[in-house]
Amino acid sequence: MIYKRSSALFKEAQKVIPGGVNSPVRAFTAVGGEPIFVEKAKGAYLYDADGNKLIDYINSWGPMILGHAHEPVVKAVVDKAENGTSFGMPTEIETEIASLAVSMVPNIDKIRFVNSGTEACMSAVRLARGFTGKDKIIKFAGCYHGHSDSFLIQAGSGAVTFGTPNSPGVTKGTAKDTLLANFNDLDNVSKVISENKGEIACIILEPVAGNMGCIPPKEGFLEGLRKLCDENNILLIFDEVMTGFRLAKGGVQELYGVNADIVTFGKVIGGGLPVGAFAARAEIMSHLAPEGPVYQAGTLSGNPLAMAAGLAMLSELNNNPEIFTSLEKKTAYLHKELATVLTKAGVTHTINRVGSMISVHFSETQVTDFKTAALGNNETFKKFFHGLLAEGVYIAPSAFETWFLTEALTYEDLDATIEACGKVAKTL
Ligand code: KE4
Repeated sequence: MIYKRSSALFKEAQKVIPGGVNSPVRAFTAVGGEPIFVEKAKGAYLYDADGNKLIDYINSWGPMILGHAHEPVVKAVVDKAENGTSFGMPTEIETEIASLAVSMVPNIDKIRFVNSGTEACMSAVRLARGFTGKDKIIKFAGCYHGHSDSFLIQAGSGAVTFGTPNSPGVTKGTAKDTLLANFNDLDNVSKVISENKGEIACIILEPVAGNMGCIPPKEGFLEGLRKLCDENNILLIFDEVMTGFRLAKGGVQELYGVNADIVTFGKVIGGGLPVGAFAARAEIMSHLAPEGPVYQAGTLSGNPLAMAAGLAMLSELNNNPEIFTSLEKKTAYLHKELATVLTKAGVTHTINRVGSMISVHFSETQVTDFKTAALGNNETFKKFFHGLLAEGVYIAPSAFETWFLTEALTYEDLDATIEACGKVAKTL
């Protein structure tokens, strides 16, 4: 693969954008080398600035569940743009997508749209604090809820890759209200709660973790959190920015049958445009301004362009639930065949998967939390990443991320990926 133009573009970008990127994980720092600049994308394929065609397993970190430049989404955006892109006034389409989202996701009556997953999670925590009158929050080591101060404590994703899980700039005053627990460890959560009796507003988690690789909740973990929250008047926040509208129509609440008090969304809900959202039963959402006292706002929140993309995306998923089963089958096929070729090549590895979220860890230890995720051999991961890239397969440029499959992938694409993996496995 040639990356000459990407390299030149990167040099230019670095002159005017910190690190040459607008989000750190794109900089390839975790895997070495220089970032690939994308020219365009269609379906399951990226076309980079040097004309290389790549099979895309990141899909903009989740949103492109139906493939890049998906016709109905593009058409919806173009049609909407011709009539204005943002008014700062309410529009009918916001009610349409809100009603659809509420009909798809269990246990929510109302939803507020914002512009990113970070904004959704940040606002959800403020709402939980306003609703309960309590200050402290519990998050889990390795989970990532965006870059709001309260979350940059032992955060996953790019934060852990850059060794700044506790970012400079986050004050001690803020950090003291964020308590850390271990994912999949109910005893530990119970201990943290008992040490902070009556002070905890909410527990926020990725119910299927995706920012330390893909880590499913252990049997009973989500149910146990639900019980602890009910017993201690704590709100349970499911951060479904990754899993929402991806793992099932109703997300993890539907998949595992456990109800959260507040759910946050991003990625798929915006169809690739900047949209985040948070939702809950009316009793909680009625605390949000202008109905209630908890303030939250945004100039471009619910703008018609982003709503048009999100509505087109959610409508297609809602009307064609077989997409979720097809995606599950494709990812299960990839999972099985990847394991086969890596085992055949004698590569020590473990693969985690939930639905169309999958991650490969070069470790003999099963990955169930941040500690075990960190045991993976990062040198091997780097070789795996670059080897696949050279074969035209683009996976997450970090071991602390998840792959997100798109329905646009064909079984020929999957077989090409597996063949590439077999070739690379021999070099590991
Ligand atoms: P954004 O602010 O990036 O839209 O969403 C933050 C967020 C919140 N919650 C979860 C579970 C998330 O995964 C994210 C963002 N995910 C990362 C990928 N690990 C986005 C990629 C990036 O940071 O560039």
